[in-house]
Amino acid sequence: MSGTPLVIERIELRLLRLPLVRFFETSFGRVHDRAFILVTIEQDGAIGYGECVADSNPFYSSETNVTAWHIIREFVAPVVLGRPFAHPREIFGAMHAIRGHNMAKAAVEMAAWDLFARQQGVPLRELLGGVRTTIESGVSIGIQDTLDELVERVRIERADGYRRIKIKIKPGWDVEAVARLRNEFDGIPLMVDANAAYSIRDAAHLGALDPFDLMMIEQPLDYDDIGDHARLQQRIRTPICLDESLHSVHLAEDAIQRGACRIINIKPGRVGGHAQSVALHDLAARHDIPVWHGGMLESGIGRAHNIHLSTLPNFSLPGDVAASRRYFSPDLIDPEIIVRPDGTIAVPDGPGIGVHVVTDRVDAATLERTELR
Ligand code: OSB
Ligand code: MG
Repeated sequence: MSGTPLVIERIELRLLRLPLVRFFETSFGRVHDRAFILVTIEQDGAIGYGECVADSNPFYSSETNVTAWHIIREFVAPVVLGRPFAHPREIFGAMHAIRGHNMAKAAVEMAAWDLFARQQGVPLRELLGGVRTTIESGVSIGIQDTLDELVERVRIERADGYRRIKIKIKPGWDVEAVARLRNEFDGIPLMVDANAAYSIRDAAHLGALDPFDLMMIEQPLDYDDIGDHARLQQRIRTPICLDESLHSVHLAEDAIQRGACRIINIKPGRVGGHAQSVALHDLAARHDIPVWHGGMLESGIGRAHNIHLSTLPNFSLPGDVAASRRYFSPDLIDPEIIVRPDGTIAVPDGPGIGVHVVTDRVDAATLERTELR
């Protein structure tokens, strides 16, 4: 391709807050809005966008918006600013001295992929090695106040076309919820996500989910506990999928070797960006482990990145990459991401992530802004 190196000349950070269309409850608690950092990078007037998936609290991961802001400003920016990269895949390695903080790193790295793809005039999916122009969408349904409301939500999402239903579970909202859904919606692709709400002592209880033919149980045990996941997988039939636990390709290799997961959820923010996500995808493919794309309640910008990444061949299960209108109204992008009646999403086909960011909406949602050069 073109021999012009990628040089990040300017980084803008904005802390944004958007109200959620509907509350979202997991085993961590209930949220009504989403605050996140939007990263905009620039080279010669061309721009690239990245969305940091860190949250206001350190419940899903140890990172928060405040730590990500600090790490990008004090450590990531000095490493990447003004330095020529032949390809955005070199950026993660360049940040190697900074341990952890994958969400902070990913936001900048992903912005660089967007910028580079725009400079080449190609959709991001092409640069990532994607093989599809549409992706299959599933949906993640939070914990509701009652089982009747849960049934109603599933009915609504099914009517909108979603191809797979995931529900959040926690102790007290698990076997009964699944039994009720199986009773109402026999045979639908159904899975559960515990966000680490159980321990190995709950193995027999989790085994009670086996008769319901779930596609998988996502992250039942603690985020740093590969060993107990391996032991649990020996005791239950439902395939285990890891999310929180897999912060790196190395850890994923270890988890696969030890039989701690049969399916992997990929979130670029969790592993440090697109290059690491592609590496994780390739590792899983070599081991015949299917992957699917997770979600972090992203705005349309992060969502567009996720859609492009989901076009790689081993993303063989529907992801948590749903329509904008489930989350934000309006979204930061126009047109918004839509899910078609057949449960698929068309991959935006302009250069880069291929979506138009509405700057007035970004301005209106901005709480804080800084520029790094
Ligand atoms: O565990 O997959 C998760 C949202 C925030 C943090 C963690 C998770 C989730 C979701 C929602 O499940 C996925 C989405 O619809 O964006
Ligand atoms: Mg999860």
